[in-house]
Amino acid sequence: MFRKKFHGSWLLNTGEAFQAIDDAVSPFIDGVFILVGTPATISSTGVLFEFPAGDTHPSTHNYILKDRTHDICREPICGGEAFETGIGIHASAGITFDLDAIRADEGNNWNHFSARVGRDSCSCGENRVNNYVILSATDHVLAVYRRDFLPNEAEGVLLPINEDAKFLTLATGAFENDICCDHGVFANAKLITVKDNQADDEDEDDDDKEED
Ligand SMILES: [Ca+2]
Repeated sequence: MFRKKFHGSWLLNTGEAFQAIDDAVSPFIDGVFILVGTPATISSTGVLFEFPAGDTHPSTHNYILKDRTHDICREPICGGEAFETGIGIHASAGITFDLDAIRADEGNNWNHFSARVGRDSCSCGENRVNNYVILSATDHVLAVYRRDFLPNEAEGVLLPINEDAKFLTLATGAFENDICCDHGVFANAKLITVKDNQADDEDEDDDDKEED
C-alpha cells in the first residue's frame, strides 16, 4: 500500500481496516489503514483515535505513495510548491510509523516531526480533506495536529516528539465523506532536531528510511 508505483484504482477495505506490516517488509512502518469507521485503530498495539464521522469512507484511491502525490505523474506539489520528497495519502487512509524502530536504527537524536502539510492542485471544488499528524504511546494518543485543506492549500507543521511517543501516524480524512480529489500531502516529511526552540538545525538524520 506504500509505493511510488501507481495502482490506479479504488481500494476498498476488506477484512480488518488496520493492516499491520511485518518487520520483514518494513521495520519502520507499523501499519496502514483505511478509515472506514470511527474510532479507528491506528497502531498494531490497538491505539484508537476518534476521527470525525465525516472523515470516514469505505475506500481510498491508489496506494500510500512515496515521493508522489495522487497527481501521480509529478513530483510532490503541496500548496502550489514543488518538493523532492513527501508522502501522498488519498482519503480516507493513513500510515503509522514505529518510532522505536527508527530510534533503534538511527539513534534518538531528533525531537520534532517537520513537514509541509496540505493538498496538491487536484480539485473537486470546495471538497476538503482533514490532514492529521498523530503521536501515540502504546495504548493512547499523546498529541494531534489536524487541519482541513482545500486544493493548493498548505502550511508548515512542527510537532515536538518526546520519548513517550512510540508511533507517528499520518492520515487524510474525507472531511465530509466525499473523497473526490482528496489528495493529502505531507511534503518534505522529516524527523529533525530543534535546539533552543529554533528550527534552524535540521539534522540530516531524517526519516527517509520510513519512506522506503
Ligand atoms: Ca473530502
